Amino acid sequence: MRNPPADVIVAIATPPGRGGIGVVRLSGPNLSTWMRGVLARDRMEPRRAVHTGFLGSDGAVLDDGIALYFTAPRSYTGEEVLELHGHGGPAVLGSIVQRCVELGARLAEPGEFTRRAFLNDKLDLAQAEAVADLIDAGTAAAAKAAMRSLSGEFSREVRALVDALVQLRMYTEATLDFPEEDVEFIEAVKARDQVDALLARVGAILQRARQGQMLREGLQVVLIGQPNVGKSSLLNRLARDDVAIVTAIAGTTRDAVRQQIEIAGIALHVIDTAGVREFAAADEVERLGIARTWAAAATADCALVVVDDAVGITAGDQKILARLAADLRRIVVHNKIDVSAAPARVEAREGETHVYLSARTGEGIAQLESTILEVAGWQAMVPDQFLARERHVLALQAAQSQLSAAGPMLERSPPALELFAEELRLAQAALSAITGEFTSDDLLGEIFSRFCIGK
Ligand SMILES: Nc1nc2c(ncn2[C@@H]2O[C@H](COP(=O)(O)OP(=O)(O)OP(=O)(O)O)[C@@H](O)[C@H]2O)c(=O)[nH]1
Ligand SMILES: [Mg+2]
Repeated sequence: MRNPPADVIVAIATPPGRGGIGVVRLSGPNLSTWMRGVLARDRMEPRRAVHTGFLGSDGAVLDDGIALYFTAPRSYTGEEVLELHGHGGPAVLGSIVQRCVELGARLAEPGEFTRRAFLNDKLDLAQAEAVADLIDAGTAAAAKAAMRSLSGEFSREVRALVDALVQLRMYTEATLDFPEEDVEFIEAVKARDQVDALLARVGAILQRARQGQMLREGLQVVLIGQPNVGKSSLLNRLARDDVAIVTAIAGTTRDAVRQQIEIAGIALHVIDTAGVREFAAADEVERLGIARTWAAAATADCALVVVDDAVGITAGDQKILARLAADLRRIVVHNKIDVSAAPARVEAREGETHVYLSARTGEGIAQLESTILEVAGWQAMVPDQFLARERHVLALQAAQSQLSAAGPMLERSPPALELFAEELRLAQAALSAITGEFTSDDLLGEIFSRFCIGK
């Protein structure tokens, strides 16, 4: 274990602004100096809330509230922790922090409390990330999944995989160390079957991690199409609100309009864009708008290509479809079925999904919503869904490809045991990075700097 830093940090742990209660938190060794200097009482019992005054430098009472003291290692950070629950005003809390700084504490950096918890083995890295994700969760489903990661469910599954890998590595290393035994060892443990079983497990976790990432980050959905097909009307319908201006004039939307909506607990960041038409027909503002349309399409997870069903798919629509990146998931939305008198429906044609609806009447919108999630790769929420980050998905993918490469090494004649062992080692390293067993300081800095101060 790395040695934790030995200074005392302080921060306001509650959000800035006014509130009924505001909490100042201190963590570090020997907090008795601070207890004596800040509290209007002599003794504090661990884990016992006491009502007391909080003192300023001149001994005057700044505020009064509840103080809570935790001894090391039975605290959030694993160090001594003192929590001062005062009145939630910026001036009051600021004065208490100021007093703590006078007594030698240092203002905490973002995420520093949680970083210390990690360094003191109170949390592993995936759990520490889950703390930030729980705070940032935008939907109840995301919060629930973050809590599951925080409680260590995701980490436990990753650790179980690492343990199985370590076992297999031990057999492999033993075989390498005693070549006279030939490959009996490794055959006896059915190494090939074990690798396949591990691959299946990694695949299953990867699938859930991808879902977890989607739950955490939401999906970028871009509305794209020719002018007047009803993109802004569709955005308003999806948002159940009048977010974008709708008129019968072609070229109404100039700038990209962003709106976050939620479908089945998944956050969708929907971008309505300027209708695409020949640059020659557009003025300067519209030209800039159209450029933004393509920029939005370049970063989206899914494109809704809107066409006017009363007109059908035109050459202009075809051009837009052809210009979208080949790997961009897309749904062709046939709007205005109230005019074309077509039934609302979902159809799969030539590898493309078509949804028929009316932004005006709302018919077919529910089908579009579920189709968006489906096309984006979302599967129904599993009961043990945890939250995950891109970092975790990439690590699982790396482990998957190393394990896939490992299997065939055993099939060579003679089996390439050294290479087999090396692939297993790399797979283990990738998985261990998820829980932070071998993680560089750079990565830790990067992860914790995105926390809020006081967490
Ligand atoms: N009948 C009918 N009219 C619709 C429907 N959806 C949109 N419209 C009408 O079509 C016209 C254009 O709608 P918008 O939502 O502004 O179209 P847009 O694609 O955003 O257009 P630009 O911003 O100019 O690119 C408006 O007059 C809408 O009322 C629909 O489902 N049915
Ligand atoms: Mg518009």
